[in-house]
Amino acid sequence: MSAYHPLNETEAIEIARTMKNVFPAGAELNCREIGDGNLNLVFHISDSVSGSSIIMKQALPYAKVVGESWPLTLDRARIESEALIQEGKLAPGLVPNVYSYDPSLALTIMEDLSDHVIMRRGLIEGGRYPLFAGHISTFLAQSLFFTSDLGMNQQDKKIRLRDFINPELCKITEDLIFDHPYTDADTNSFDEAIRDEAEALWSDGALQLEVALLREKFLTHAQALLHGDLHTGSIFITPESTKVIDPEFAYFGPMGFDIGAIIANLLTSFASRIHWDADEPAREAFRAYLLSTIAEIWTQFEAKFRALWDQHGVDRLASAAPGYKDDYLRRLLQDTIGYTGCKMIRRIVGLAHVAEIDSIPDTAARERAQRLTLAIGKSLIKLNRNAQSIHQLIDTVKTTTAS
Ligand code: SR1
Ligand code: MG
Repeated sequence: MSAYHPLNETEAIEIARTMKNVFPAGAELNCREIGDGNLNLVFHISDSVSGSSIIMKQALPYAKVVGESWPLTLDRARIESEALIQEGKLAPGLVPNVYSYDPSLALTIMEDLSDHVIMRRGLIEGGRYPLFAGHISTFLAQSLFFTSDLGMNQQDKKIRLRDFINPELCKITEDLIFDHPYTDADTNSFDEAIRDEAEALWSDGALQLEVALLREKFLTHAQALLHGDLHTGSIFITPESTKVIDPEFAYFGPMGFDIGAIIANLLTSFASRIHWDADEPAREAFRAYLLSTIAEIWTQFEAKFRALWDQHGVDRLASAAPGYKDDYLRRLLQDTIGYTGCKMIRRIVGLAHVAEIDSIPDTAARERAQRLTLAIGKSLIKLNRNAQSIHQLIDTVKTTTAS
C-alpha cells in the first residue's frame, strides 16, 4: 500500500502495469491527465500495442476548482466507487465497470469510455441522443426504487445509509445550490451585467421560502441513494449508449434531486440555444428535441417506477393504501420541478457554471441566455408545490421563453 499523494503520469503508468489482466507484458503504455472537472485527477492510460485502455480517477484532498484553501475528504473516492458498484448492479450497462479501488491512494480504476463523449459537450455540438430518455429513466427508476423503503428491506436500508454518510460533499450542495445564490456570498460568481438579477434573488421572499423548503428536504429526507450530482457533465454518451459517471456526491436524499439535476441541465442547454438566432428553425427544432426528451424522461421514469412498485414493492401499507402511490409520485414530480429550478439558478449566479452558457461568445446573447435560465429556474421553483403534471413544467418553460 502506498501512502496518499497525488499521482503523476509516470506513477499512474506504474500502477497500470500491475493490471496484468488488462495490460499484457510488453505493453507500451501512454498516460494523459484529462481531468476537467471541479475536484479530481483523471488519468487515461492506453496500450499502443493492444489498444486496451483504462481510466484512473484519484481524489485530491481539496476542491481543484478553488485550490488547497478548500480541503475536501478523500473518503468521497470510496463513496464514488461503492455507488458505482451499487448502480452497476441495479442498472447494468448504464455505468462504467469498476476494476479496483485503492483507499490508500483514493484511487478508482475503471472502464475507459473514450468512445463516448461527455453529454454536455455533445449537446453543445448539437448532438441528439434518441435512446437517452429510455436509458436515464431506467437508471433513475432502478437506482432510486431499489434503494428506497419501497424497494429494499427497510432495516437493511438504515444500515446501508451509514456507508453513504457524505457530510462534506452534501455541505457543498447545501451551500452552493441552496444558500449562496440567495445571498451576497463570496463564492458567488456572475457577470456584472446581470447584477440586477442576482440582487433580485437576494430579496425574493417567496422564492426563498420555496428554496428553504427544498433545502430542508435535501437535509432531512433520506428517501433513496442518490447519485447526487447528475448533470450532463456526469454522463458519457453516444447515440446508442449512456454511462453515468462520478457519483462522489452520493448520499441518501430526496429522489427528485437526481431527476431535477438531469432536467435542469437539459434546460441550460435549451437556454443556451439563444445565440442560434441566425438560424431560428434549427434553434427551435433543437429546443423542441430537448423539451420532448424532458417529457419522455419523466413519463418513462414514472411508468417504470410504478411497474417496479407493483412487482417488487416491499411496504405493505404503501402498496395497499388507496391513493398513496399517486400521491407519492405527485410529490416526487413536485420535488423534481423544484430541484430543477434550484439547479438552474446556481449555474448562473453560483460558483460552478456550465460551458454551454459561459462559452457563448457574444456578450449580449450570453446575457440573454443567463436571464432566460434564471427566469425559467425561478418560475419552476415557484411552480413546484402546485404542479400536477410534467406538462406544466414544459408549459412554464415555453411561456417564460416567450415572454
Ligand atoms: C466545489 S465543487 C462545485 C460543483 O462541482 C460539482 O460537480 C458539484 O456540482 C459541485 O456543486
Ligand atoms: Mg463530478
